[in-house]
Amino acid sequence: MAGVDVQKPNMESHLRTLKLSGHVGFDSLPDQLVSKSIQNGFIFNIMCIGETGLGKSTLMDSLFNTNFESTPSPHTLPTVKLKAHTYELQESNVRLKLTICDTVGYGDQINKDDSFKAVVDYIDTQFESYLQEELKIKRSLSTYHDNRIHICLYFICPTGHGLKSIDLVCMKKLDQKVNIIPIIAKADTISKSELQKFKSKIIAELQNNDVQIYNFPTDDESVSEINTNMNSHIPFAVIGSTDFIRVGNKMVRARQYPWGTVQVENESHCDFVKLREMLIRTNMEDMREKTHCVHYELYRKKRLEQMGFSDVDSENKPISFQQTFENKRSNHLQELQQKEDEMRQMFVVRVKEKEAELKDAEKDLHAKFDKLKKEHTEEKKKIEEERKKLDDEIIEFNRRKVQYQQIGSSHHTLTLGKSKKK
Ligand SMILES: Nc1nc2c(ncn2[C@@H]2O[C@H](COP(=O)(O)OP(=O)(O)OP(=O)(O)O)[C@@H](O)[C@H]2O)c(=O)[nH]1
Ligand SMILES: [Mg+2]
Repeated sequence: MAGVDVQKPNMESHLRTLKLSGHVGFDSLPDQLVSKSIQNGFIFNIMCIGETGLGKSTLMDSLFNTNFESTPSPHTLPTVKLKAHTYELQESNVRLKLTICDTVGYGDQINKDDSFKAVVDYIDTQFESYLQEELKIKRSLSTYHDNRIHICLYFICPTGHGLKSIDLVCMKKLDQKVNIIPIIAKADTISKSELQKFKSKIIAELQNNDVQIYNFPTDDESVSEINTNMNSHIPFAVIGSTDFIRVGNKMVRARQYPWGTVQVENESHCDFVKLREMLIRTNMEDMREKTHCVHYELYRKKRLEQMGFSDVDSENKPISFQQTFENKRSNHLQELQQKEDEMRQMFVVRVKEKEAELKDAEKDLHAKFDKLKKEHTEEKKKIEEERKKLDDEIIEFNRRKVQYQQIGSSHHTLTLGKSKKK
């Protein structure tokens, strides 16, 4: 920004309140926002965590008053798997793209130490894809299918004996990544007096282990009263059903037993209505907002810091993205240069070492050659001497041969002469 003097105006002190002399029209902004949102449709993503057969799918069918046609999960999987299905729902003129993500095989393994890992990975993967989309030069966030989980319904087994360690570990691992609402599943299996004790026990265990669960917001006046009241009913004890019975002239969801009937939407039977009210009718937008502004923000902050970005430099002075990038680039180039220098030095040292090695080898070779030459000369000399000796011996032999021949022939003549005389 060389040459440009950017002065930040003190907005507060320059702010003047003016009166309009007539209707301008920007009071329609909220309506414009509503109409735009309706046009775009909404996205809501729910994650259901709970052991197999705890009634997750039945509760989803009951909550959205439809049949998602889910199939029961196998109980024999070696690891936990996450399965997400997306549905298009419409109520009046509002379209909702709903994704339900199920934990398949959760709690089925003998060793449950790693059960939370698949869930954490799934949530992080959705954050990461959103971050990557955000970091693109050509972004398409308006059409991007946001898969970040807005709410995690944690299904607690209706044991009446508090939380299992898998519940505490998993919720603790997730509480900074997602909004968690713990719910007591199949609440029709617990008696009224046991339920209160069970709820208090669960809350005490969550507090003792410092597990942060989602609290319905109380800062908005219009909902603060109902939300405060509802916060005191957590964990909601819920019942789900796909069966209907006739009550008066209405068909209602219910579960029928030999000893009686439990109605899903009857507030004196269970907290299903409270959950639906809080989850869908009052706080859906707050969950979407908290996911984006709190949980995703935390993930984004950590990831950008991991990538080496920061809002302040080492002296705590504000630093821009571009400056950080340029600093990183120059550091990187320096490191590269340093590496190159080191490699060059190493290369020279290696060449010198190799040269010395070669020289030593050459010296050895010369020494070997000299030794062989000497040996060869000595050998040659020896052979020469032996040849000379042999030549001398041949000469001597020949001399002696001649001598003997001469002696032989004179003796023969002598002998012959004598016999002639006879
Ligand atoms: N008592 C009781 N039974 C329930 C309730 N909700 C569901 N069930 C029954 O529990 C069984 C399993 O229900 P699902 O909804 O398939 O459970 P799920 O958790 O989706 O099971 P998986 O997807 O296989 O893990 C079915 O027989 C349901 O009828 C409930 O609130 N109370
Ligand atoms: Mg299911």
